[in-house]
Amino acid sequence: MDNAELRIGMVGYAFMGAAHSQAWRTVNRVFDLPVRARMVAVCGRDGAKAAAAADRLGWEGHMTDWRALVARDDIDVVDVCTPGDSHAEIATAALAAGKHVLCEKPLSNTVDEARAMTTAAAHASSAGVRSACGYNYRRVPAVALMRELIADGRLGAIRHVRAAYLQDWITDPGFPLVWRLQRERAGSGALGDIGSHIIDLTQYVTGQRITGVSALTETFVRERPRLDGPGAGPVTVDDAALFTARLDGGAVATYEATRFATGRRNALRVEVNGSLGSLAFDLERLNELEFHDATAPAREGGFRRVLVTEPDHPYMSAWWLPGCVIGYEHSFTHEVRDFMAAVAAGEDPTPSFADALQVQLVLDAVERSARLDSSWTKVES
Ligand code: SOE
Repeated sequence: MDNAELRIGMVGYAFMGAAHSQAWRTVNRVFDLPVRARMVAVCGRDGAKAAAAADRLGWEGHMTDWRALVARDDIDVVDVCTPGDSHAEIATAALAAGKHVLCEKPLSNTVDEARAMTTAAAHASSAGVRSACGYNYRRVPAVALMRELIADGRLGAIRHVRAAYLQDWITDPGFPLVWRLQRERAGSGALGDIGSHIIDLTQYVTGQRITGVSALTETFVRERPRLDGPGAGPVTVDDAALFTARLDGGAVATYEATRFATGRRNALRVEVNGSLGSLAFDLERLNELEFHDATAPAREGGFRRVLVTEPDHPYMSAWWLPGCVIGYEHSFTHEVRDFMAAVAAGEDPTPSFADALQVQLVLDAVERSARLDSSWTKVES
């Protein structure tokens, strides 16, 4: 690594690739960091599309073979933005080649792959090679503030966690059989894609881990038009996943992840109730946090809105004047900021592959419970 540069190679350039590119492009223009991100190459199987993506997203070059990308001497970081079925292979090869790795969520399609990735990450870390998983919502300032307030004891003992991540992009039965609806490509459906976000987010803000679950899953539309030919093919993942859970600090929780909540386009909401008060976050109002202080006189009680745009709120001093709001894309800029700062400091960034493996173990417990008619299922350690 050149002292002042982190040379990035990204694999995949669809939605997440575009979000990550925006972050790499922006991070040094906003944050004061000891290293600069240099967007060396983007990689995708189709040469013409990869070239167009490089041009559109701001990469110096493009490639079609991720193995060649990983082998390059002029790459320090491999950013994995592909579907889940290739995360393990690319990330472990990159770590073995001495590249720092940022891998999109969920970490992998299976627990076995996540374990292998975590072992590889631990070996790499002892050689100074860093890795992290891209649970970007941790980096929304209001979410980071929620964690700080809970860690400061402002909610007292945490009793309830209530989390929902609702989308509606496949409610039309004519929507085609994209990779996200195929188990061998995506691992699971709404559960792994968006349920993983609320599992990670709630564990992050409360500092507690899920120990057991009772779950059900449903696939409402079981066949969809094929993308690559005539006729229909089977949907092999869940459309919706719901579960109750216990956390190791004594809290009880409910989780809901679905792609069938008509009218809810990308609605993530989390509420935490403690003995001294409550906090609620809603992604559709991501510059705000709702706070109820149960220690205040009852006649002054109720939820009040905290506008999270002050310079002493997480990440916000780098942006605009107080009251000038930010959005979805900023969570990725904050993610790469934290990743780069940790790499530059010679520290392991978070969430680590080990943290992401724990999310994977919760996903696995949810699927096992659902298969057993919602019977209580412990999360493996
Ligand atoms: C799913 O539609 C999706 O793109 C997720 O994969 C992302 O993680 C989430 O940020 C937005 O929705």
